[in-house]
Amino acid sequence: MFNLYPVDNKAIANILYETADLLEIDAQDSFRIRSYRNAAQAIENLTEQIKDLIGEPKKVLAIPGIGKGMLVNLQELFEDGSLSVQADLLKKYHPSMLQLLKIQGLGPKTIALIWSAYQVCDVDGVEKLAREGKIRTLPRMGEKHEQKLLKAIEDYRRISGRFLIDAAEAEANKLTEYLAKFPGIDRITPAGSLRRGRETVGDLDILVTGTACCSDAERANAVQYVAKYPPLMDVIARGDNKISFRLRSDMQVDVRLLPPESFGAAMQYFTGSKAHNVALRQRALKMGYTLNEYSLADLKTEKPVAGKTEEEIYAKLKLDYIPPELRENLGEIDAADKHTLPVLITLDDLQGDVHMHTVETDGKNTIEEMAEAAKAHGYKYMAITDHSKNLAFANGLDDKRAVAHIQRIREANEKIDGITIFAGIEVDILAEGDLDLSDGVLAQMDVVIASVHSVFNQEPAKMTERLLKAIGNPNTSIIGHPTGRLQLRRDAYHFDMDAVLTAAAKHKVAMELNSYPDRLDLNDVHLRQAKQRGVKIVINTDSHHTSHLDKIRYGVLQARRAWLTKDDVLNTLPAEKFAKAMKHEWH
Ligand code: DGT
Ligand code: CA
Ligand code: CA
Ligand code: ZN
Repeated sequence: MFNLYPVDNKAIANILYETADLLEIDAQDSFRIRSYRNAAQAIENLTEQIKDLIGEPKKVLAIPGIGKGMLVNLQELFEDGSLSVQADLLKKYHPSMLQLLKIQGLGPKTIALIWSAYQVCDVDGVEKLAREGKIRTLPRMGEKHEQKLLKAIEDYRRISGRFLIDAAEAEANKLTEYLAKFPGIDRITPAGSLRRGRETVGDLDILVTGTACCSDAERANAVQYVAKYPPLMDVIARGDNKISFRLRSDMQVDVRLLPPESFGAAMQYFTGSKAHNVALRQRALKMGYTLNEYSLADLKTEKPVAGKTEEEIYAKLKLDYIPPELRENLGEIDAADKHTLPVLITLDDLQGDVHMHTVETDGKNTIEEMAEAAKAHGYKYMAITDHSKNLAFANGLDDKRAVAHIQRIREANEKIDGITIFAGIEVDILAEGDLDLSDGVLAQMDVVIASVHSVFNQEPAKMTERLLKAIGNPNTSIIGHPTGRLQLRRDAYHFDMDAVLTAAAKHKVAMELNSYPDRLDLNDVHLRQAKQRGVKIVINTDSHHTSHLDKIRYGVLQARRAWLTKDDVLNTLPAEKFAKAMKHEWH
């Protein structure tokens, strides 16, 4: 069994949801449509990964909502990476149908109407129909629907074209696995914004080298192989050493095949950023070199002096090696010249993760399960921080339940060796800036994360007051996901960041760097600002499942992009010192 794509439950559920929608557009039997939706929902809610179960049909059939027919579909998905039911429908209509389905408020019924009237099923085409007033003439449609549709298309355009870092990374990993199977491809590396750890990624830039990339003929062969990648939807451009294509997830990919002697130069060039490259090229010129994607060469003789590795290129330019995360032309070249680049924080520096939820509120695992997972992660400490009562849909804790929960956390801490479990809370900051639990209960906590989860649309001055009040509460240790933004979905609420950071520094309240890919909050820019103000950072995952603990690396990437060192981040401290820091004792 291939077991290659698609990897996780969410990806599989998406394919099943899409297929259900396509069947509905195709006016098929409602029972059949429902069976796909039910299976999608069941898989989405599984705590195990379906890919780990697929080898045991009995276990798959035991999942409510999955019958024999669906099992066959799933087996096909894991073997071929696609579903023939879906592929046939996409052939009958057009793959662009999947893009249409992503537009808010445009469901299968409307799409079917549009198709039967105009045989149009792509975003541009539908937009044109709406502008020409041709949607309002359809049954049950009017001018209002048309305006709403145009607005939804505009929103779709704004957020489509960029992807969360975890989605980009997952696509890069799948493609890498596929490419590695080709004989003579020895190295495969993502470059571009993904390698720099940017919070979202536009397209993937994948660089490939090895003996299969030496001659034109060999490269042409390899390009052919790349073009057969199963999740590939359509090829956009194709050259001797490059192929650009779109994946079924709508992500665009550039794959470049390079001879080994210029791999380092290509890595440097295609990692970017563009601004960093421009500045680096100017330095090269001043030193009598030219720098391009093939090599660093002598300006006069055109003889290459470096190109195999990035390290030798930076060394020849008399620079310390610049980590990809810093390559944004924000002073890194100057610092590399003066040997003053910071020693960036690494994943290994972190001693604990202190924001996670359990089944007591909206998490999926128990205290004990989270603790075992954190221990396996190599942490020395952790904190359980469930929600408070204002978050009713998450079954948040009131004073009484919070006290009982502290007790349970203390008991688990006694029982489990090898890790310190701090008792904490993620307490809501209410609209007026008060915290959602009484001071007496909060004072019993080791870690108090105060977060805004409601009433986001206050005036900036009011929101600033609200945050300042929370920071001023002596029980507050950390402000959770301080700006509240959800990437590609919801903007940050508005407030005076400078005033908030100044107050945080004064009260020795830390700011969270929430590593959840949708959040990454504070972001790199704000983290730099925080560091300048002397505010300490805590990097957390906000895990709702044991598998989420791994997301910490996205946070570390943002911290590195912000030039943070170990000293800037409190959860690099040993447990006792960290506990004191949560009570405002640090130097
Ligand atoms: P993205 O894809 O929008 O998230 O951002 P990047 O940084 O991955 O940008 P992309 O994919 O357009 O290009 C990849 C890298 O290639 C970029 O970071 C630097 C390099 N590059 C692209 N175009 C140019 C250019 O015109 N001049 C220079 N110096 N470098 C370029
Ligand atoms: Ca890119
Ligand atoms: Ca690109
Ligand atoms: Zn939260």
